[in-house]
Amino acid sequence: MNKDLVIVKLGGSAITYKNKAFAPRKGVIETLAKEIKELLGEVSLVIVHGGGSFGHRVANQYSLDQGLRKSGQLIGVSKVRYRMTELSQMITGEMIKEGIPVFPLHPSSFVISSSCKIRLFFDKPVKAALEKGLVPLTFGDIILDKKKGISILSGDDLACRLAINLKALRLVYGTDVNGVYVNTPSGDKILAKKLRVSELSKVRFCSAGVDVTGGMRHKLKTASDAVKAGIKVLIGNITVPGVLSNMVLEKPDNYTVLIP
Ligand code: IP8
Repeated sequence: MNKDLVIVKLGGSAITYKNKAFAPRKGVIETLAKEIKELLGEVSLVIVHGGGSFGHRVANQYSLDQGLRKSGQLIGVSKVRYRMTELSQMITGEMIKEGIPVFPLHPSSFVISSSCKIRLFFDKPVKAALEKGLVPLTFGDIILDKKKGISILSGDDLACRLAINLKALRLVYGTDVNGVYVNTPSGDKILAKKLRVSELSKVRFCSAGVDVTGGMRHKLKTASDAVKAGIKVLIGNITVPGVLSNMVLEKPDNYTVLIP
């Protein structure tokens, strides 16, 4: 019997120190690799990771979120690709250490956008890798854009699109916060265990560091598309050991579930 498919996004704020240049949170990555190894006994996984202090810092330095406007930005495109590949290599290495048959795939080679919206999405390698028992690992990336020259593809958008195309059971967004906080009528801030996508206007957002793809606000907007497609979306703090596993298997813990 085929195992259920879960798409997991390892947020850049969880796997890197967002305010420190090119600094991976090695301990967190190691623990996540161990959890992922265990989880593969129960579910199939596609892993997507964010840019954190690798991709966002360089993209911001060269204003790449605005598209290609001057030739001086071209070297920045190469540097973003280099840094994202570097981060992905590091994560790949940790997964191999755990014996995970990881299969890295670079979105710059299988996604093209137009005005920052995904236009061409060649997901066949992801599907073929999964069928063979490999664990696709991909990430937010800089990609070619028909109108703007280049665009930044966020790992959130990529994970959502994969969840919809591959008909995943769940989409898990791992961050460095416990989930989505909302204000109560008395003004207190509480963790929403369940949040209707129709209630998103009440949400309080918190983010640290440079994020050219929009942080929590963007995540929730993107996640709504997956929820509308019938996919359960969970958001929680994967820097806390065990939370990733509990979200993937939908076991009780501190996290937010998005519902229609
Ligand atoms: O951290 C953006 O991915 P995200 C990746 O998932 C780059 O938004 C290249 C900045």
